Amino acid sequence: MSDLDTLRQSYLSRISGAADPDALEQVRLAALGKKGEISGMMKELGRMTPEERQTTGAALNRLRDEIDTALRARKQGLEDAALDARLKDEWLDVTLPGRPRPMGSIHPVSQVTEEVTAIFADMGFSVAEGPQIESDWYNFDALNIPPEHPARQEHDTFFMHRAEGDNRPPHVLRTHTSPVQIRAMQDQGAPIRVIAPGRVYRMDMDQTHTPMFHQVEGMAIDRNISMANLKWVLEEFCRAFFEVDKVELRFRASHFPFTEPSAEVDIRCSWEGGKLTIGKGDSWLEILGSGMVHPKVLAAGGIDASQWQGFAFGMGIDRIAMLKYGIPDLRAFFESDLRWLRHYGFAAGDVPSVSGGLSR
Ligand code: 2NL
Repeated sequence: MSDLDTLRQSYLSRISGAADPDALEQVRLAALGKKGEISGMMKELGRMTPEERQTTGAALNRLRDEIDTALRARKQGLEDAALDARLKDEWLDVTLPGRPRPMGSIHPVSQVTEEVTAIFADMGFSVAEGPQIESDWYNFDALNIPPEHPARQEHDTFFMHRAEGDNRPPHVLRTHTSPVQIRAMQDQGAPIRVIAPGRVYRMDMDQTHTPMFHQVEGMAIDRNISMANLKWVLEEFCRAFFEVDKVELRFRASHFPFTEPSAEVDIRCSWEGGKLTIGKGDSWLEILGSGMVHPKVLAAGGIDASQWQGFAFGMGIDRIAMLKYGIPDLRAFFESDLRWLRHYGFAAGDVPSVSGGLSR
């Protein structure tokens, strides 16, 4: 029996010395596997006398059970230790602040375009769009702007190149969105109510001008449209856009080639404390140009001026965006001055607005 005792001691110490599940499995196979040492000894029982078999068999069974129990206990011990190690290693501090994720936001010009579009949509105006590169006919002739008009000259308009030997007049970058309205008249006829928001281009660059800016023009043509309708529509627009109960508009006689009569429109405001307030005060701020569509322009749009008439207006989107949101100057649009963006709720760039969440 001291043989079995030695065997027992040997396996128990190999089991407690097994450093990982693989080593432990090797010990199990060596002892209890099909070709294991204990299994081998059990096969020998057949050749023993019944008395020998009874004592040796019982002792081998006990040894096998003891080793099996020790194997299981060690396995559990190794698994517990592995889990403890992982728990110690892989801890997660759920109280850490999230990683800030930079988030973009809508540009004020886009937002204001959407606001303007929604207000005019409520009054039955649909949106028209058209090319930014226009023929000189759509940009000028159709709008009753004669060839000698200063707006056509090199210093105001961007002209496209023609191929060598092509002597047709060059195309231009549209200087207003009026050509979109000419096309809308041609496509839809009268009656018509449209606005045309979009990019326009003029060779101008100083404190208050940029070569590309945004404009929204609008027009309503029907049998009996008058300046009174123009005034009401613009008042409604200003009340809704500037979010005030009362606005007061002032119409000043003016001149545009494409309208007759023409009026520039100012809105009552105050600059009290250096802050612009719309709707009250002693100052006036010019916000748009307007008038009754010139008969020649109606004709260019394919509309019979003896049957139809209407108003048109145009305003700068960048400008009214600056007025509504108190944007101090044009550089804010171009030189990444995010201060006013944040201030007026157009949070952008480095402002964390969504937590980054936990690492995976
Ligand atoms: C301004 C002035 C204006 C229009 C634009 C227009 C368009 C057609 C026919 C007649 Cl198709 N008029 N547009 C009329 C008056 C003024 O814009 O100061 N814009 C920033």
